[in-house]
Amino acid sequence: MAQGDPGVTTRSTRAAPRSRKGGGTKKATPAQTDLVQLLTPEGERIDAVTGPDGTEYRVDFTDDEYRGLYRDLVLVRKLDAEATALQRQGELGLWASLLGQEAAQVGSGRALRTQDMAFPTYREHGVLYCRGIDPIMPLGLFRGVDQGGWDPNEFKFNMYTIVIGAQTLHATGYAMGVTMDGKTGSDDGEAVIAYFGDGATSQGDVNEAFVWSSVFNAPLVFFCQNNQYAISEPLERQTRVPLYQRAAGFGFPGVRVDGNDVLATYAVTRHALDNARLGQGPSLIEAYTYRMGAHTTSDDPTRYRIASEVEAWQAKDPIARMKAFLDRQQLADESFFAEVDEQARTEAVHLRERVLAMPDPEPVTMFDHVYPHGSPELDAQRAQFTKYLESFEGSAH
Ligand SMILES: Cc1ncc(C[n+]2csc(CCOP(=O)(O)OP(=O)(O)O)c2C)c(N)n1
Ligand SMILES: [Mg+2]
Repeated sequence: MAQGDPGVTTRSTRAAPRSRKGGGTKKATPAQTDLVQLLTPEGERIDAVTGPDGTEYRVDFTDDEYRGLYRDLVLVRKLDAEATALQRQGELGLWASLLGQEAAQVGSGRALRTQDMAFPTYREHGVLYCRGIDPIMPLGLFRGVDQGGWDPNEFKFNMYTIVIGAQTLHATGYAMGVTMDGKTGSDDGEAVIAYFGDGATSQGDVNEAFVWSSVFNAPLVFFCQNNQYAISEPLERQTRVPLYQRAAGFGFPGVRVDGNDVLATYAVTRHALDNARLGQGPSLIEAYTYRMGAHTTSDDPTRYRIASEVEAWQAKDPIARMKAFLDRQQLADESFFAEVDEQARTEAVHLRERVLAMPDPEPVTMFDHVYPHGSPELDAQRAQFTKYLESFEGSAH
């Protein structure tokens, strides 16, 4: 799906829901809910839903846009699986899989407008894809042959951040800058989104970011993917209240969305971003989801969670429900699904070939991009390291 502005409406009124075409659409649920959902795990459409603060969420995509979202979900899952396989074959040092979190990432990633800036963690490969960045970029990072490679300003997608929660402070500062530059207050204003996990909510940095963004009314959406674990630590070790309710204590709205529902995630994120760009300050989205795989390829989740829990979440799979919806509404047929699978397979093969062809960098190049104009200290370190490498007899380096 092209990045842009698919006709989605999020309304603050309690307007009567419009009827939607086709069968299989549940009548609107005007009742307020703690979990915003527009697509059930069985693929049934809910026409509109009212969040805890009275905001009504609905989406109004074209048939092509619905199919585009499905394609995005399948592609990012396939590319992610290819990266995991490459790590297992020794071609990457590590990989942090997004398996299970595709809808949270594609829904929020597609909700961004071109001018919006995103600050990711290390798992947002799906958002990176939506921003139009070559999906090989994070593989270079995890292969250890470069330090990222994309231009954050060009793509409005900052570098991956491994330090848990640190990017929420970077995003807060950036968002305060957006306000100071006078770029909020209109429909084409700028908004910022910061991604982080459930575990990150226990970090001081994240709580400081909440305070600063609140008191400075920063145009920032805090997007927490609650995938139920921080490595091996379950959610109950981070909080005794639903995470989205934390926002109230900092003075801004919080909402919990079904993070396995790409439509609801889109609607909620678009609404929060638009509020931010209009100058209405920050908000927190808790995307309720599940990390279906290991924390990273270095982790063995069978040591700390039971198979039945994983099976229960399998029934809520984000791609299966979108496929069921397209099928139920007769928006796609078998040839479409086969064509998407074939595209995903081809792109994965292409990704693999390009990863294997990545040149190993000369070790000294690690000093190249530390500062834009270098520094005397760095020059001294480079010279010392060069001498060290030369001390190995017969070394080509
Ligand atoms: C400041 C800091 N402390 C600890 C770590 C080690 N660490 C890496 S990932 C992780 C868990 C993060 O969990 P969560 O925020 O839920 O994100 P998820 O990995 O589940 O997406 C920890 C503790 C780190 N990278 N940075
Ligand atoms: Mg987590």
